[in-house]
Amino acid sequence: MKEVVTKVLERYPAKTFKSRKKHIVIKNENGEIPEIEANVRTIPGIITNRGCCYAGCKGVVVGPIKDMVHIVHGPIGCSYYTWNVRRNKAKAEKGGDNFIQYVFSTDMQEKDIVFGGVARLRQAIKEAVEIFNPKAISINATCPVGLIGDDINAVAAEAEKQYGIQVLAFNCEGYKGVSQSAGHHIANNNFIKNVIGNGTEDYSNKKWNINILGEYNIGGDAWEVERVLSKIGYNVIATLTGDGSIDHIRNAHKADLNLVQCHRSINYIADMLHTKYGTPWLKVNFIGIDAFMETLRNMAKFFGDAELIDRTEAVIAEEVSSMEGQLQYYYEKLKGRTAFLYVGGSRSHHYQNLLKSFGVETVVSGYEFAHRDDYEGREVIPNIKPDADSKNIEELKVEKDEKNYRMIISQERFEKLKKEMPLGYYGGIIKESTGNAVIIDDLNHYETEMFIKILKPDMFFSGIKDKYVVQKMGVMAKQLHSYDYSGPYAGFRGALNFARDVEAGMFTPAWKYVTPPWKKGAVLEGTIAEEVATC
Ligand code: CFM
Ligand code: HCA
Repeated sequence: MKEVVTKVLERYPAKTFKSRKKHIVIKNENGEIPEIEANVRTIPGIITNRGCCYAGCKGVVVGPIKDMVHIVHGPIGCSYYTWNVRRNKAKAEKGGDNFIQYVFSTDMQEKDIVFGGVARLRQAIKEAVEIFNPKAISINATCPVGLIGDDINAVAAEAEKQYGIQVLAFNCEGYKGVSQSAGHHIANNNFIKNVIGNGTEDYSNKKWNINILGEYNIGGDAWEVERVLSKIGYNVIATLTGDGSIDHIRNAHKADLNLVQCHRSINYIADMLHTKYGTPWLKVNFIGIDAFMETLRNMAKFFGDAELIDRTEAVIAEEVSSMEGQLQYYYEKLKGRTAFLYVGGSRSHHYQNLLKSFGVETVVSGYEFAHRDDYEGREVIPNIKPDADSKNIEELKVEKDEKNYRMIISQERFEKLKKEMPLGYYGGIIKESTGNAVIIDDLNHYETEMFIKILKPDMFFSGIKDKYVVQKMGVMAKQLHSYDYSGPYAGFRGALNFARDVEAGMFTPAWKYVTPPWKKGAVLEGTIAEEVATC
């Protein structure tokens, strides 16, 4: 693999070479975890797959809350970008709202950028209240808003008084930090400061109260997970934020345990809830049958209740026994193949386990905007230097909330359980990758093409921006962000859906009509400039 990485890097100009080489590491066979450079801005001019801070805040974390009106203050293109493409599904609850199918935009024009857009924002809020009468509104700033200095916080405060509903302002201008991950942080801070803790629901008559954090119900994933959890007997107070409701999120501090699926987008909330309300968090993985079973067993062990442990085993047996024949069928069809995974900040890791259960080995994987801990494990957090953009985003200091603080297990048991399960911990992608695999941060189009040409993986999982390029190279490509038009992929039934889609993709006759470039002749000689010149 070392030679492969050298071959990819050596065609870069010297300065780019120096930078990119720190973002590409090889898993060491002897178990040492290499240090990777992460969470820095993309080199200008490189074609990256990353999104912006606004995409991470509005598009990812805030947008899925179904019963709020989310107003995008900015030009229409930014609004359009986060309109339904992410496939975060939602259903209205009894008597509740669901605005997910809409996009609300102030549609800023050039004149607003010159003279200010505040009047337009006030008007948008007025219209939203008059037409939709929502429980709460969010205002999401895009780049021009920050550049011209529209005070969205003042408008929000004024609107709260005028209409008597909560109006949350997110200063998530696209350029605020390193891609989506900066936006997650901004969204997390606002929820902790202004939303979680305001609910007064009483769950004392319910057992096993949990929140699901970092699960966005893409293609219905959260529904499949919740189906199994409620069959076991858990009470899900809030899911952040897939199919989420503002009222449930306001009560999230009442849970006994927080489950963390996507750590990158929500670990700030998980940590702050632990400090403020005493709620421990458990790193879970709903993707893949083995991982989901382990998660369910860890949860039952955390509560330590014999009835819950028995019920968990009974549900696992019931769910899995009905699938065994089909799982074996897909294993026979897919075994021995190789995969290349490149997704945002957690899926490249989670999906490796699922692929492995069908005999597929991941040879290259990468993240768009993960931090070093997502690669190397949380133990490296004390050694991570603050990034150049961290001054743009508030580092909240939360304190114990004496009135609401409670921990359902003793500190002693908590310490004991930490040794037995990932309580408050995740180990990162590198530890779980197979030996000799390549791990890449902020992969770009040039590197994608080169690794595919050299390693010829059987399948490639990524997003819309590179899927078609890769398909034209004759390699099966699937969107792991939106699942194309499919899903759910989480939980027990999701694993089968995934296997069915991958098998259908592998065996489609379409591939015989495409000739990959490496079958046409030499493609790996010369410099990038020479290759571009021949295009
Ligand atoms: Fe978390 Fe996500 Fe992901 Fe993410 Fe995203 Fe997403 Fe993703 Mo697209 S929250 S980090 S910012 S799992 S939108 S649902 S698929 S890049 S790997
Ligand atoms: C985003 C959203 C995205 C984009 C996916 C893609 C998603 O980052 O703004 O590039 O195909 O999951 O929808 O990650």
